[in-house]
Parts: sequence; structure tokens; C-alpha cells
Amino acid sequence: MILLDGKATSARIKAQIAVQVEAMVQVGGKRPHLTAILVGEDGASKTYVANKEKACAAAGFTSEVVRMPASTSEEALLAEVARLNADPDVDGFIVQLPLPKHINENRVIEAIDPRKDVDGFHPENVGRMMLGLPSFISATPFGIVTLLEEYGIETSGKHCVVLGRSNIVGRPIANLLSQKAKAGDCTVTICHSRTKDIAKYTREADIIIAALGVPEFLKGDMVKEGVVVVDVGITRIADSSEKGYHLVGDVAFDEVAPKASYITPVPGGVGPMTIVSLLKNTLKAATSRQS
Ligand code: BQF
Repeated sequence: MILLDGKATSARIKAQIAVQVEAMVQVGGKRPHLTAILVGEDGASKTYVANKEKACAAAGFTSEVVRMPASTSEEALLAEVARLNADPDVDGFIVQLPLPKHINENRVIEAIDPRKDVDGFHPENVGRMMLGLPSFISATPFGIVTLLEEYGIETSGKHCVVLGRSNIVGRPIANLLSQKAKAGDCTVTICHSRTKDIAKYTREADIIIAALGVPEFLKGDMVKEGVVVVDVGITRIADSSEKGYHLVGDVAFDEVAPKASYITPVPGGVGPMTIVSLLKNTLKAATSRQS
């Protein structure tokens, strides 16, 4: 079993990005700038935004967090999006999800200038991604594909089973892996909450992407020997540690790992790859704006 080390891989890519940024600055360019809008006080969202700020600093980007109260109106948030769309100093920005229930997420996402949509959530970017056109690919699917490539994992002709059909992970990763491309050419099955007998599919899978958000859903008896397992789950489980919680993936790691050829840990697998993919998208946004 080989661990797909997202922490080490992302650190390597981040260092490469930092070298590119210093080269840009040397020739009179501006540092890439990422802005994050954080609405409300959700603990996980605050952690994720903090991770993004730290990664920006490590890569030599500038960054800023716009904090708005949970009571913010949709109009006020849309006004902030419009301001960032127009701000020439901002290369890319994200609206940290989820948003409070009184705000329509789709309306907010559609208000983002697609050229600054470094999360790749705007319908224009989703559509372009699905057509294989140049686009911002959303960070988690991009991170997964990068991790498979970095470890030289063959995908062509493999049967990949995706567990979960969310707009931000399940559907885009299923699409990417089925494309005629590097880290593509898979036969893809999407399973979800209405699938009858999920184990029937996972037992046939060469590659499993687990993105349901159900802690330790994938058990040892649901996979075949030699399977490649990518765990996208990160459920917070309360405990008596200093932090007050620990992270649990969608895979029962101790049971599945002995049967797997490659497997991601949680934490330190897909999560850090998501963050570095956001940096890659922001660098791309900055580069296309400076040329
Ligand atoms: C790690 C996210 C669900 C919903 C919205 C590193 C992150 C997580 C884990 C992180 C995530 C998940 C992010 C680890 C950003 C990934 O070491 O394992 C980094 O910060 N993530 C997000 O912004 O929004 C989410 C998951």
C-alpha cells in the first residue's frame, strides 16, 4: 500500500508556484492577489479560509479576507461581489461556502466575473470544464486529478466509481475522469444515496473517489484487492483533544488500506491538494490579467 501524500505533494507544488511568483515580481509584475469573502462565523469555514490565507503567504501571493456578518443580506453580498469584480488589484476571489440559508448561493456564484472565479463554480467555468475548454477547474476535482498524475497512477481504461454527486466534487470529478485527457479515459460510475447496492459497484472498481460526507462509509469488504482509493470526506468528530475535534474521512482507512494499492489519508490527502489547486487557479488568473 502506498500513501497518496497530499501534504507533501502540495508542499512541492506550492514551492514551485513561489518560484514562479518571484520570477514574475523580478520582471516588474505584481504578486497574485486572492480575496476571500467569509460570511458568518462557521468554525469549519473559518479554518478553511485561514488555510487559504496561509497558503497564499507561503506562495508569495497577497491575500485579503472580507468578513461579513451572518445577517448580511443577499444584496449586500452581491454588492461586495460587484466591487471585487471591478477591483483591478484583485486577480481572483472566492465566496466561502456554505452561505447562510437566507442567501441564494447560485445567484451569488453567477454574479462572479468568470475570469476571477478561481473556485471554478460559475456556470460558464463548469460548462467550459465539461467541454474540455480552458477554464478554472474547481479546486477539489483539480487537486484529485493532480494527485493521481503526480503518483503516475494509470487511469486509462480503468473503472472509476465516484461516490457522491455534488456540484463541487462528485459530478465534476466524474466528468474529468471520463474525458479524453491525461488522468482521464476512465469508465465512470456515479453512485449516490438512491443507488441500490453500492457495494456491487465499489467491488468492481479499480479507482474509488469517496465524496459522500458519510464518515467511514467505505468498508474493507466493499473493495477489491489493489484498488486505488481517494477519500474526499472530512467530517469533524467532537472529542476531548485540544482542538475539540478530529477529522474522519468517508473511508474506513484501517480496513481498506491493507487491500489498496494507493490510498489517501485524512487529514493530509485531498484537503491540502484542494488548497494548492486554488493557488494554481489564482496564479493562472493573475497571469492572464498581466498579459
Ligand atoms: C487536510 C471544504 C467541505 C465543504 C466546504 C487541508 C483543508 C481541509 C483538510 C481545507 C474544504 C475542504 C475546504 C486538510 C478547504 C478542504 O490537511 O486534510 C485543508 O482547508 N479545505 C473549503 O474551503 O470548503 C469546504 C469541505
